[in-house]
Amino acid sequence: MNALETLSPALLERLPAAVQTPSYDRTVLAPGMAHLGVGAFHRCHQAEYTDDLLSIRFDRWGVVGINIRPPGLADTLGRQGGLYTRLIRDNSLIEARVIGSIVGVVDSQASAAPALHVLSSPDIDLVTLTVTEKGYCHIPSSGELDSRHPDIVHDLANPATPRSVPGLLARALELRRATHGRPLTLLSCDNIPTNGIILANVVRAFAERRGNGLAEWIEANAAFPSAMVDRIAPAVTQDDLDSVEQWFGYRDAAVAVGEPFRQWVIEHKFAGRVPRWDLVGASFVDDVTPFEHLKMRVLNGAQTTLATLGVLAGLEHTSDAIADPLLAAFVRRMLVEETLPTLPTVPGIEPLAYVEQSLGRLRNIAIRHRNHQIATDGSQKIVQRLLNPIRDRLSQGESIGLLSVPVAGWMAYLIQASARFGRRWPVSDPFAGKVAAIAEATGDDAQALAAGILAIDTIFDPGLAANDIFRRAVTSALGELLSDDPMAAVRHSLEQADASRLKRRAQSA
Ligand code: CS2
Repeated sequence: MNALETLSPALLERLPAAVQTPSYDRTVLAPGMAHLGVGAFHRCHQAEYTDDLLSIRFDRWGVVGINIRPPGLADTLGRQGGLYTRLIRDNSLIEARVIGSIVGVVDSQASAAPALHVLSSPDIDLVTLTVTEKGYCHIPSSGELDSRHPDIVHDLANPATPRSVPGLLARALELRRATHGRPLTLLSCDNIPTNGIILANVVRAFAERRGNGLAEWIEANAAFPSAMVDRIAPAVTQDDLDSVEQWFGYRDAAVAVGEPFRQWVIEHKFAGRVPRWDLVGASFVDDVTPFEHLKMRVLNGAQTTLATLGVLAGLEHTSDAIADPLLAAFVRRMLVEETLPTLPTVPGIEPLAYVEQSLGRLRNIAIRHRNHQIATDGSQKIVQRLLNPIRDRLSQGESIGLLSVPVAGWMAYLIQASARFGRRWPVSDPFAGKVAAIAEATGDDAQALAAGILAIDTIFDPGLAANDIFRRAVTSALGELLSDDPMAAVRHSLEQADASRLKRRAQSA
């Protein structure tokens, strides 16, 4: 092999033995599904499951990867014939494999036409999506389509040239109805609760506005299963690309890096052909809800907590944050004492063992997951990760002192990015501007800041925002998080949790 050749189908036979390659004949692999939002997560998760499936039961399940937002795919995956190296990293262990399931890529950033061409094709039986929480254009606190979202306003006025995911999918379904009428499964793989229902809601709400019977056709011919997806796969860095060159001697511009753990629980509800991912480790179930609550509240809740508090403590990655004894103790107690009691029984999973396993995953130092990456779009994540368990706790009359700290952490993270607070770090969150405006208008009074932010009813449902216990807990944590000793908020919440535990014990004695 020439030094520094780029990965391509022709190079497959000449890769070092340490790199696994597809065991099936890619030259006869035809497209059967599309994926919207090809990023590190898709390459480490659904595309890998599909690669596994193709190797044991070869069928027409090649994936066409579509991006309607940056980055472009043509210059990376496209140049490599869809091939890429998937590295699994666990502290010092490395496993490399070239994934072959992606058979084509489509860049549809400038116009929806290329994406519509694929999505409306009769060859495509299923579409998986990872378009991030905000891609659904829904209102996080209610799950309904945000009809004031600028892209939705645009798409309703220009349905043939959509910019949003709901507008694009509604148009694709309209084209399918008008041409071949074949059914379609639309499988959300984003971390939003009841993701299938949310996707169905936004597409249906959009289609209803279109009138013309489209909503009814969708009802009869499309399926929107919910799914719980899991694997930690951070944004890929130049270091990752350089590592593949150094270790294996070829270039790959589309490397993906993930942890060993992976899980995929899919609601058994398909329209048309079904890829048998259940043969390769995924589970098909009737109800995904217990699995998704467990995952979002425990693993994702821990990540968001470590991310925002980690940034406030000056720590770079999840693994740095969890190496801090105070944060590690805090996150474990938050999960065990406050989060776990909100969770239903999950078939086959022991809750405490799941917490320990999750914390163990977060300690993996080879996974360089930046706290700022996880804190991105926090407004779209805190409802399912923190606010829903808080609401459940309050309705049971139970304490929420620990879970409130990361909620205040999210606020402090955005407040400190505002000009008034010295723009401590760049942030990316659809509500960053709103929080900055509140900070500009309010200054550093924690009570007024918390009150202003809690009034954002698309994030905080009004019943929760009006709850006195919650307001007090968030306000007091926020004051400390914004001080020179932000970790005082973490220490004090633990002390208070101890004190109320002692009080409860004394009362029951
Ligand atoms: C992370 C998730 O960035 C984030 O919001 O919490 O991407 C997380 O790593 C995955 O959900 C793990 O399955």
